[in-house]
Amino acid sequence: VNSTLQDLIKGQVNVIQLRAKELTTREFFDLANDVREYTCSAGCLLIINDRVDVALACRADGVHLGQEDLPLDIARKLMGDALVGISTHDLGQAQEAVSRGADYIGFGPIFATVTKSTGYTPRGIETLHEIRRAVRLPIVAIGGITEHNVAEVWQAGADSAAMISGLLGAEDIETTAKRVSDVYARLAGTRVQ
Ligand code: TZP
Ligand code: MG
Repeated sequence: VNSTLQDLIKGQVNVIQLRAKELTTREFFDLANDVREYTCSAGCLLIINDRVDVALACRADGVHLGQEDLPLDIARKLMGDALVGISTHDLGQAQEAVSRGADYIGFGPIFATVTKSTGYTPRGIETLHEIRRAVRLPIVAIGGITEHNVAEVWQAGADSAAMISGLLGAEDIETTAKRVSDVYARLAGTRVQ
């Protein structure tokens, strides 16, 4: 586990989603176990991307599914009380996530991103707001979010903002994460519903 994780934790990031598209299952498991020690002692949640088996094996706090991963209701049964979240890209997917028992939804891409070719055009702040009005589950906004636009995302009703390049690409990860956490602390609870 590298200093990036420690910087994120010091910057008061409170959920880490571990993504490892290129690792073997064993490598992913080993990494997840290492990360788990840090997140546990920091009181930070650990969500494993895509893989229910790895999430269970490392006793993560939850799993994050895509639309092409295991069906949500099956993952829910396997994960028991642990968190099950799913990426959604439109209202239909968001409503289906609710009916199938998700604990939270990811929604995006909100803005243009080069980190992942999602196949979706940017959904925008207004669509995020529509999803907010339609769905009571916690919403994690994702896609092109940086410290400069994260306030907009929270004001539109997201409960949480997921940032990859906005944090990992920052010159000073800890300080950037801390600034984002401070924006969150200032805005949480002032959002429109
Ligand atoms: N899902 C939708 S957009 C995205 C994922 C995984 C990438 C987000 O990366 P960034 O760098 O925060 O735009
Ligand atoms: Mg996925």
